[in-house]
Amino acid sequence: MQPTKTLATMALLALAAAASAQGVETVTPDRARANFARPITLAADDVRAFPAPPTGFADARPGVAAGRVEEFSYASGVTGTRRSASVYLPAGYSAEKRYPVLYLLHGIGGNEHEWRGYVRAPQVLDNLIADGKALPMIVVTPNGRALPDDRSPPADRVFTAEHAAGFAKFERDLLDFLIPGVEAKYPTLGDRRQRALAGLSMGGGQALNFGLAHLDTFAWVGGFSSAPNTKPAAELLADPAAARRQLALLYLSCGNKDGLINVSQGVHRALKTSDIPHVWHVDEHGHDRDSWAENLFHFAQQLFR
Ligand code: FER
Repeated sequence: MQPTKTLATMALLALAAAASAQGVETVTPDRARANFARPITLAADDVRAFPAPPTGFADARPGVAAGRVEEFSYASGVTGTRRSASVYLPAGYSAEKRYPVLYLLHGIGGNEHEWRGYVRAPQVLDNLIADGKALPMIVVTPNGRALPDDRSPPADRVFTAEHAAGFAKFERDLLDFLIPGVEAKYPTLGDRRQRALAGLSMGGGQALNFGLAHLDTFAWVGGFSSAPNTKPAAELLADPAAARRQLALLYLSCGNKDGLINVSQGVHRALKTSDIPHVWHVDEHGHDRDSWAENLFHFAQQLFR
């Protein structure tokens, strides 16, 4: 074997060992494809918690004041680079006011623009805030791939172990660099009850893994169509009493046509067994933006009350 190959093989084995030590499965392209194609078995309680949103809920509505989206840049000691996040400031934003913050995480192929471009999160939030159904909030959509090169990789490199590892490394980037940076620049309320963490797919797994491990930082946690990077329930819920005491909201959702639904079903069933209050919302979508836009609509209305 060439030395470089040996090193690369050793690095992969080390990653695989680290992943299985955490109980999180090692991702390979074949495994990921198989995961998306898993047979779906629905239980009696795998149903909607909320009715479908009204038509046009994710479209710009005439007469509704739009928030503004700007770029936020911060130095990360995790990647050793400057990193970018996208920040939504609600209509009527003023530095004289103080706001709660929702950190919203993207999927495995996405970046800090996915929630805005693909899901149309700003329109969902503008409409809810204008209708008085959600409180004005700052929404930060970071790049959750904490690697020196954090661009979305080409399709054939999306499901590699190295790439997936960047999503796990984002935990310290978020807690030690992004949140302090956001709180230094924007007028945030800066308390765990005023901080939420949610995400879609790979970002849903991150939100559950990081949120439930840091209840002193986040009181509101949401996983939408969470991916197999989600830790096993026994690890996620290591301290059920703390979860019961500290969570203001734990929100889980998935589409009933999504081959990854068994991940969320597993978390939901463990939460039920451990008697941890949570929302379990199963809609009729697949692994797609319709589910994520709808779940942002339902989730945002409950935050910071
Ligand atoms: C996997 C299948 C899907 C996986 C991650 C995903 C970590 C993520 C999908 C997405 O973010 O859309 O096996 O393993």
